[in-house]
Amino acid sequence: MFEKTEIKKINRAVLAGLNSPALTPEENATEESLEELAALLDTAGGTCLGTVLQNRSAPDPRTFVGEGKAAELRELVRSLGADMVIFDNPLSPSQQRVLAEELGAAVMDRSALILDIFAKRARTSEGRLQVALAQYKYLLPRLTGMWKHLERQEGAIGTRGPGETQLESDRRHIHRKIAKLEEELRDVRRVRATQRERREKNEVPVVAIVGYTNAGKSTLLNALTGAGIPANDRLFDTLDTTTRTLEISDTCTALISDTVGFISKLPHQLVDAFKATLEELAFADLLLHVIDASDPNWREQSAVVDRLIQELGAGETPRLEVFNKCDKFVGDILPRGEDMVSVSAKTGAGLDTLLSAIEKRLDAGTRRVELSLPYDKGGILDELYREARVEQVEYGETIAVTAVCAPKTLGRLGEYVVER
Ligand SMILES: Nc1nc2c(ncn2[C@@H]2O[C@H](COP(=O)(O)OP(=O)(O)OP(=O)(O)O)[C@@H](O)[C@H]2O)c(=O)[nH]1
Ligand SMILES: [Mg+2]
Repeated sequence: MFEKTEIKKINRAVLAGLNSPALTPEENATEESLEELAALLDTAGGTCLGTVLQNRSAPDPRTFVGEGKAAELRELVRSLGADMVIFDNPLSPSQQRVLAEELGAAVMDRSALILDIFAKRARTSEGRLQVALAQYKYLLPRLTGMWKHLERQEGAIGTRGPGETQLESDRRHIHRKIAKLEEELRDVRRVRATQRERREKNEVPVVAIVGYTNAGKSTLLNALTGAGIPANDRLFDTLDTTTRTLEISDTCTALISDTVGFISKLPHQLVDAFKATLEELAFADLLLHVIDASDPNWREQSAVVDRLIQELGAGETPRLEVFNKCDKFVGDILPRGEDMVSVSAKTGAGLDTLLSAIEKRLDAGTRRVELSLPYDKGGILDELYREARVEQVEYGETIAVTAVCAPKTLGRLGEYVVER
């Protein structure tokens, strides 16, 4: 039986890419995206033996790269002793199959590599469920090729290939697994929805940190809250959401969460599968889009993040662009604007400005007020405890309360506010 864990071990690889005007920017390969692919390979624990980038007017329908390039790659694989070729561009299952034949090595694409990294990194049960679902969905249309590959490897005299029956039974097996995982993830979503409702009742605003992988999201959360979550110079260090309380000022507290980073050509199976986690973005009151300003490609990276934010239904959520790593930023002047802040999560520069920008957006209208409640309206005090920050309560002729209230609460309880 074919298990997802049997995805080829990533080891000595040659990287390949096709740059063509016929491909969309998301599908296209460039020098930069190949560099990023090498970083992904490193994260996955593999070694890059060489890189080949072909410029061509359009992909070859059969071999994706040109015939000549395929022959060149085959020779490179042989002379370097590589055991796989990883394409930066997304390959169709049939292209992947043909290329494996032509190159005489295992062939995978960037999506499969990212899936492999996620599978290695996922720690929580939710993360694991999501990755497993994405892997099975990726695997399903590729089963035929996998078996062909195994048949060839194990095709010594006397051993029999697994054949069509085996393939069919594997397909059914994987369909069942997918259905089961989807069911389990529905439960996860239900739990998250309940947590969200509770949070909304408490009126605690939620801030979500988003951004390209390695932009410094976790470092920023640590700097703001002392969360102490791991932050490392490698891609996809964080896969699981961490939420902490952020004390912005004495009148403003929020929940802030760090989550999985984005990358160009993120496999759509993964985006689908991580919906349960990423859904939180759509419910946040404010997004902090962390951008690594020291990366020469920050514009492209930030565009990828913007697109994914849209796709996840959070396009309308208020957003602050946080240009991070300004301590090592050299080059053009950064754009400036109402919704932009420059910081260094590492040195702490600019964090005060960031906090006041967050406060301004979260709490336009939140005020500290005194309320005078008649004794027969004591129930309101309970409401205030739930919805506002109650600072002082004195029982005299009436109940005198000092509390920090959001506009919504003030609107409802306005008649009890003592004007000073
Ligand atoms: N010089 C400098 N380095 C920083 C800054 N912020 C983060 N880094 C470094 O950038 C690397 C990535 O930081 P992380 O906080 O792990 O980035 P992330 O966005 O959480 O990355 P993933 O979880 O992998 O998506 C680490 O080596 C950090 O030390 C900064 O302001 N200045
Ligand atoms: Mg992180």
